[in-house]
Amino acid sequence: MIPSSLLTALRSARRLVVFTGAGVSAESGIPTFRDALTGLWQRFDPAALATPEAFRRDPALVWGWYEWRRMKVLQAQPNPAHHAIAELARHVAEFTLITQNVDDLHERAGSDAVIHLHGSLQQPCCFACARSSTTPLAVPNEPEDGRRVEPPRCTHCGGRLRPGVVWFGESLPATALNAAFDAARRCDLLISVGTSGVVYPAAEVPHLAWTSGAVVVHINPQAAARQAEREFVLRGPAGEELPELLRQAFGRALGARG
Ligand code: BV8
Ligand code: ZN
Repeated sequence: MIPSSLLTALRSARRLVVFTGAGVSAESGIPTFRDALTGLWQRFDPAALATPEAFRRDPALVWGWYEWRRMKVLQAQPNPAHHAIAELARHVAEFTLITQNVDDLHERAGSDAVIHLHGSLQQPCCFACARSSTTPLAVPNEPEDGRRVEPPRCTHCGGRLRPGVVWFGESLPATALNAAFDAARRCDLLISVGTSGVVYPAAEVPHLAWTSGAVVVHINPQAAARQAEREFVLRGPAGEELPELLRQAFGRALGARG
């Protein structure tokens, strides 16, 4: 049962932030970071692959992993959590969506102006000259052994293309990070969906909202340790918890019109 104090806070919120991690895309079939990677990738540690060093050492292995992930995103559909987040934006004066994810499922569910703290799978750039690649990426077929694919070359300098994501040890895009921190400081309520909260500085966002006086809600099947005042935990999958929160707060079944 969702506490009535949370429903009241959501109904009266003027500035709402939603902050998402890999868990929001889990019900779309996209593996999270901390789930054991499926299939051929089981024997790799994502944190070891998501680094410039790994790309330098074996560009085809890292590019192959990202092509496998890009293909999974192409085959996936937004789930009810993504749609509920897009619908939530229609109920508040000021709405900001911040994601740690590199998929485009929020955009495909109708959210716009999404702040991507860790970049995007859809925008590769050159590892040598950093120019964004304008050549559209082909639809990846299942790389034969699912592991190694030679990255395409930059049309400007001939260097290898890399995924347009922020790797461990790389700085986050300053504009995105500042916009996220600013929204967190100013909001009345922040909903954190599907994140383990272990990766910094992104993991600062919910804490910044709480210390600035906002109500903070965590949506996750795993229990969140904290339970301070002004903090709520809705324990369950985002695809169920978010539509239910929307229904109880605004009396609208997902996608209801009028
Ligand atoms: C940086 C893109 C400056 C690539 C990713 C302190 C301050 C600053 C930096 C650090 C610091 N301490 C350590 C660091 C270094 C590092 C870091 O944080 N390491 C961690 C591991 C300790 N940070 C960095 O390197 C960052 N850079 O700080 O620059 C700098 C510069 C030079 C030297 C030093 C510092 C860059 C970090 C960005 C890395 N890139 N992604 C890619 O996608 O491949 S991070 C990657 O993991 C994801 O993007 C995501 O953001 C992150 C965390 O994953 P989550 O989204 O939380 O997913 P996870 O699997 O962990 O959890 C899923 C959750 O969902 C679970 O809780 C699960 O229960 C839940 N769930 C499951 N199913 C559902 C569900 N929830 C709801 N519904 C469901 N159905
Ligand atoms: Zn280049």
